[in-house]
Amino acid sequence: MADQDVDVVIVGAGFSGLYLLHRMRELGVSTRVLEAADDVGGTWYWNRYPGARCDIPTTDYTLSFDPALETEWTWSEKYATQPEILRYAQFIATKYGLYSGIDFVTRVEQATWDDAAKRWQVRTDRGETITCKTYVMATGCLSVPKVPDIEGHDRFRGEVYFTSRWPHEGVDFTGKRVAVIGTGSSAIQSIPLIAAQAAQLTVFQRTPNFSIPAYNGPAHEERLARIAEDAATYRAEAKLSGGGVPGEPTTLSARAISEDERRARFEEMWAKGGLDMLGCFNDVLVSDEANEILCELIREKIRATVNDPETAESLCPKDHPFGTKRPCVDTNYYATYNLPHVRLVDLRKSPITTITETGIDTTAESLEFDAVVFATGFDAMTGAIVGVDITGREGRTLKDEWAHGPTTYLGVTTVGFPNLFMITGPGSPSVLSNMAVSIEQHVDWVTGAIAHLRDQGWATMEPTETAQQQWGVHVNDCANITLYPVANSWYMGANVPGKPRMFLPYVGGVGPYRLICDEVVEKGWLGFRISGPNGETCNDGKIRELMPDVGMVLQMMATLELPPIESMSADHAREFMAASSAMRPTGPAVGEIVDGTFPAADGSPLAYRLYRPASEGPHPVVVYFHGGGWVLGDHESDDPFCRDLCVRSNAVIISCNYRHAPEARFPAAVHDGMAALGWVADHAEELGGIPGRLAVAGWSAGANIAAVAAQLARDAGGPALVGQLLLTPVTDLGMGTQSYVDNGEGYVLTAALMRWFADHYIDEADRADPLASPLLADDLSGLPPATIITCQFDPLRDEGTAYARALAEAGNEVRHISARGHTHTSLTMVDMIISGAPHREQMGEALRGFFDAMVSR
Ligand code: N01
Repeated sequence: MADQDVDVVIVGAGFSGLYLLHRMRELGVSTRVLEAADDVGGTWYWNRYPGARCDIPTTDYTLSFDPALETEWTWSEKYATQPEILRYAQFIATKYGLYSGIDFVTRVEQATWDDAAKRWQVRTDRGETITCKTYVMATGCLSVPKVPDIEGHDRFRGEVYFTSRWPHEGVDFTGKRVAVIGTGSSAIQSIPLIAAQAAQLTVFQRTPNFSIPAYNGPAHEERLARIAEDAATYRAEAKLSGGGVPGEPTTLSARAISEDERRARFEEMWAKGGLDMLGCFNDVLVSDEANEILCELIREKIRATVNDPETAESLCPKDHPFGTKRPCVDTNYYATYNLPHVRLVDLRKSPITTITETGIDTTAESLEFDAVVFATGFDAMTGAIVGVDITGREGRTLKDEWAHGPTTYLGVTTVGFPNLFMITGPGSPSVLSNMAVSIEQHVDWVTGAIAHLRDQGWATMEPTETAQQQWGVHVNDCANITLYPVANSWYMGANVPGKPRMFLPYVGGVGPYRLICDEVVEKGWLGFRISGPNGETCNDGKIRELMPDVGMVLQMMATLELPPIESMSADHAREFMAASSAMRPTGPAVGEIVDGTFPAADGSPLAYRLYRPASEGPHPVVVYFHGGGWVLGDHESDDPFCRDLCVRSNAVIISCNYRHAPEARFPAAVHDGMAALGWVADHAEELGGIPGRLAVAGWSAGANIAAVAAQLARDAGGPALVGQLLLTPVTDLGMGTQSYVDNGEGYVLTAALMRWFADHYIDEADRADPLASPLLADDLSGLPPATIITCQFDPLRDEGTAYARALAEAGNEVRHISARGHTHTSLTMVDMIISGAPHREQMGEALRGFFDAMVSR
């Protein structure tokens, strides 16, 4: 029997719980907030260690739901201290009368879904049971301290402190010998202040961290002025930004600019201080090379600050890219090691063997202390959620469901747990963002969901497996185009022994994430099963199936409002394509590039461009045909892709031109394709190739020419080909497949553009000719081994798939690679679409495989 029944129970009275309570009251639903502490503030209640501060400028670490807050509260510093932020939480709670809705010193122990009653039963450590329709975990991302995984951690008999559970009355270290274990944000903020008091301070460091100076001081004047002038616009900008703080991302690539320019940019950012360093260059978080450039510039600063070279070297992070573990923001951290009573123990050189009653033993020495401070971090993002014994539908426990890592839809809900919401849960931007902005967004969204259920008379809401599964895929796709997954960070769950290793937050950005959440609502709560006494509704589906970088490029192109190619003349379209190509990244360096000519089928000269690997030749040879719908492009137009293919395959790539339509219509191009094959085969040796080791490749219309040429070569008895690599080939000009319907618009190659290409190239009556539609050839047997790549969002997807199937059925060796989340053009966008790189590696591997197989035959 419940002690109380309410509409909503919220666990936690940090900023999330406070703002949610406010919104619930506005909605007029009965709500109780249950909080373990004896006051509001959440993380800012518990983390009272010396030096605890915000490291997002506090002007931005601010709730924005009420314009009155902009004037009624003023921050005293750029990065406010913990006491000031706690006062801010108390100010919010007081201003909106929230204290009366919170039960303090009340810990939730258990929450169980009662499917018959359609209610949660929530049990507290006070022995009370509350039933509610909606149960919200507003428990924060970094609220459960990790139990130190150090032998003897509970043996020390002197003073023991955890940064995350600091005594309210403070600690006086005067005259004491103090040990600090850990060098994360909490340690790096507290070490200079502990050093200022202690007689001796020894820091035990397992992994050095990057720290950027805070240059704390008065709040940023320019930001204050912008907020004073137009707070609404400023806050709106934050909501659509990448990290929840307004600002234009840089366009400077560390790899593309000169050494002097890099240094100048770095010095400018160092002088600014703080986490803006993450945006020093636009490729810091996606390119090893760019990241290492920045790492070395930061290491130079560490070496220049710390007097003792050995200590300086120990403090230089070398085991993870900058930003992949949360960078720290400090005041005098590195300089503290120059004080005579401060010492760094590098645990990589001499690990801790045990903590004793009186101190700490390492493999090198025994040290005695009066106090030990554990700054050893948190069971982040999931610890607080699975810390409550939560049981959903059919007796499923959240702990079991998440045994292999958390699964959520949007980081806010999870399958099997109706009406359970998580504020800034795993799979949402959360810890990679300004938490104030992310908290408000989640609270507003959850409020919308609760209002929807109430207003429409629904009882429950729960995500579908399909939606949740795809969200997990998308979260991983986003992480995988960055360097984040390479680090052993708490973002990956790697700091807690036994915790499943997966990237926990959503790295796609605060703005894009907000738009996704809004779109889910606009699409009728896409991916949610909503039910009530009168039935059920479910618009099941997936959100964001495009690879994130592909989506970004498409979005960028959409904002340019470019005219459709099919609205242009062929000449105009060619100029337009050439101008676009001039702006793309150049692709990797190859050993050598040689331009030349060969005779077309009609004897006229056609250009080729040869890409030679840097390794010693001779090499196998690939004749390559460019894309462009038989109308656009030339031997140079796929330059970055050809370079990439050359490097990955270690083969000579010869991009051979062919005559284009409408000037030379079908079948000129395919005859030129055959002419190119014959000429290269005859001249292999002088081109630096190995005679007889010849493959053909192409993209789109070029892949159509390659496929046809392979058939013609078979019929002509030569040249012998060891393989064919067909990237998104045209194989059937019937243009009637389902993929034309699914992907006919919006993915660069549209159905209308394909029709424009076809109309320029070939008469309707000829389109079923196997020289135009190789899929329709009567005999598909006896062809060279094929690797065919199709893309999910390509009108040509189905005909590529059909060709792979038909070749296999005809007894040929075929590998079909289906590129999830990609478009017709995205795999060729070298150094622009990072998610295409693994597929390009597969293409390189396929070419190598053709040649290796030939050698072993
Ligand atoms: O925790 P951490 P934190 N033996 O996990 C070490 C936020 N925050 O409390 O890296 C020896 O970063 C561990 O070493 P290693 C912020 O998001 C914000 O400092 O695992 N050492 C590491 O050095 C931050 O990222 C602010 O090898 C051991 C340290 O302990 C997050 O909270 C301020 C060990 C733990 O660092 C967590 O920061 C503070 C062992 N067995 C925190 N186990 C703001 O400014 C762990 N360590 C807003």
